[in-house]
Amino acid sequence: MGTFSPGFHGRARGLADKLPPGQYPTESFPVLSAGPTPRVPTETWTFTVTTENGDSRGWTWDEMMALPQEDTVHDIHCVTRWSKFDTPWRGVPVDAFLEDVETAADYAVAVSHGGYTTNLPLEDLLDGKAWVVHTYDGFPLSPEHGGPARLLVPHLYFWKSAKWVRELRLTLEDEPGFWESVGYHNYGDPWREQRTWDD
Ligand SMILES: Nc1nc2c(c(=O)[nH]1)N[C@H]1C(S)=C(S)[C@@H](COP(=O)(O)O)O[C@H]1N2
Ligand SMILES: [Mo]
Repeated sequence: MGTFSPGFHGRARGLADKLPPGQYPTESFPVLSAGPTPRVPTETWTFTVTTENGDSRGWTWDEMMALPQEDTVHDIHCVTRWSKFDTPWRGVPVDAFLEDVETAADYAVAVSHGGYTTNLPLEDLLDGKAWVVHTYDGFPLSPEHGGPARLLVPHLYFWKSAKWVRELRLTLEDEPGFWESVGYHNYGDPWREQRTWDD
């Protein structure tokens, strides 16, 4: 005990608290896209919530920007093992889009321009745990990182944060998305190292 100064001990514990098992921290912001980068103009951008009955509610860009906005800072964790600490975003909590939506769904599928999908329990999108973000570090989110707007679900591996998100489909049954269908873990908790089906 006596050989460690309180300052050293504090920093060491800080990293362990922030870095999930099997991850390494990076300063860069890698781009990981399964296909080409869609270019979605804000003039034609819409975001739609569709319920299990097929009812839907949609927002244009201006309507989305008129919703209450939040600045929010998070560590993000990619299943390819990089973690990036303290990433600063601005956007709309997913709660705002679901406020007036009547649903009995327990699950959601995020659907992106270009066809990417990812599934998650609806509750993982609620209570301030997920956002539709349009700004990164004070600048409009670049197309490579999912601009004009992407989902941000920082408590799960970053593949759950669908770039170029255009729809949330609420479902009664869990429906595996793009990566979840080919071997990635269905839930993807980085702290439990849920990388693949057998984790
Ligand atoms: N639409 C879409 N969203 C996506 C992906 C993708 O290929 N398409 N890749 C996912 C994966 S695996 C990761 S790690 C992050 C990468 O986001 P970044 O390119 O901004 O780092 O986006 C996720 N969201
Ligand atoms: Mo990823």
